[in-house]
Amino acid sequence: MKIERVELRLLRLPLARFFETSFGRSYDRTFVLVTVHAGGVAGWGECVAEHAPFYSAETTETAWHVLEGFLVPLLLGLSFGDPREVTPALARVRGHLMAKAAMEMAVWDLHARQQGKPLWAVLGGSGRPVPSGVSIGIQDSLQELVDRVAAERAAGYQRIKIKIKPGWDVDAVDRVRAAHGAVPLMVDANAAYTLDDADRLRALDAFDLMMIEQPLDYDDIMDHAALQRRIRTPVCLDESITSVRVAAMAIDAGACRIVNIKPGRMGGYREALRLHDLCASRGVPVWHGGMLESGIGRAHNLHLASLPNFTLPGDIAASRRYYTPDLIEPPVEVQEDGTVPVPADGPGIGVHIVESRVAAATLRHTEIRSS
Ligand code: NPG
Repeated sequence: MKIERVELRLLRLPLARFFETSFGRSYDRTFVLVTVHAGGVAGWGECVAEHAPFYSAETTETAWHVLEGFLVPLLLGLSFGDPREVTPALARVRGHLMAKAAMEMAVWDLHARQQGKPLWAVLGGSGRPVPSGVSIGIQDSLQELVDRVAAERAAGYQRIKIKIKPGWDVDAVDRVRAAHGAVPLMVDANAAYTLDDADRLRALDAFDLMMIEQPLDYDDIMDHAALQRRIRTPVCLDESITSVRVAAMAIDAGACRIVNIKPGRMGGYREALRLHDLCASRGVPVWHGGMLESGIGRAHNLHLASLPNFTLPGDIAASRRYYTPDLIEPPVEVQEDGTVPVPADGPGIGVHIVESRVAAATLRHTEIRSS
């Protein structure tokens, strides 16, 4: 395959409702869309980098800069037979895993479309419906939190994740447990604590949580191992897991018992598939994370999440929680049993992209052709 041209778009979409993590509150999402073209077929990828460098060092503007100046020119010069060849060809560029992932995942979509197959089939998934959980941000009051949990349970989601930070943790979990009994519940700290907070985090052991996600710093494997020795609740790592090598180290060190997989965080599908297989071989369950993606990125996530070791409900919820309307039709919906079907409207990611909505949300557009 030889890619003939690549389009980059910078989009901004208002969120249906604000989303607050330990990093702060967002009212909209700005992101880069990558479209790769070959032989009259287009593949789409969505970059998970955000406007601000809080979740990771990358931003929309660093992604744009690195894609336009370095990654796209490397891809346009390449002839390859399999999308797995893309990542090694980009290895000269250090880091910038979110920018790399957006382009690599677009190539996988293109490859699947060229084969006339759904993306899950070329990734080795099953296309089965994906068990879905929901991620509830920090609210203005504990009562609002309890009410939002009620609304999301009524929608069918199989587990509830609530965001925590110092000052919004033990009380929040206590209130949710008191109001909602044994609902499958987990918390996500987005790296808001240090090992000095171990006693406070150990207090969460009383609530029978499925896991605590990324309690400590994004690059601190050893402190997570020390914490896991002191608490009963399983630690799940997200921000820390940027490669299979780091994941193997974290598992060996006892820093996590569960792994959150986001291909957008680790350079794309090639590395995400290897991570899936590593975790399966070590008996470590995984689930698919989310980054407030539009329907394009959300569809990608659903295809990957149909692989067999994604045994825990992921953060892949219905479009209406994020964007109304979404960039795709029909939108992603959760079913009564709390699963989300893998989109199957055609090959590749299997969704209809509403180009007029993409155009309306586009702040900047460029096209780069092979010379
Ligand atoms: O449902 O897409 C979703 C959001 C899930 O909580 C979620 N994502 O830490 O994983 C995270 C968090 C996040 C969202 C982080 C956006 C950074 C940006």
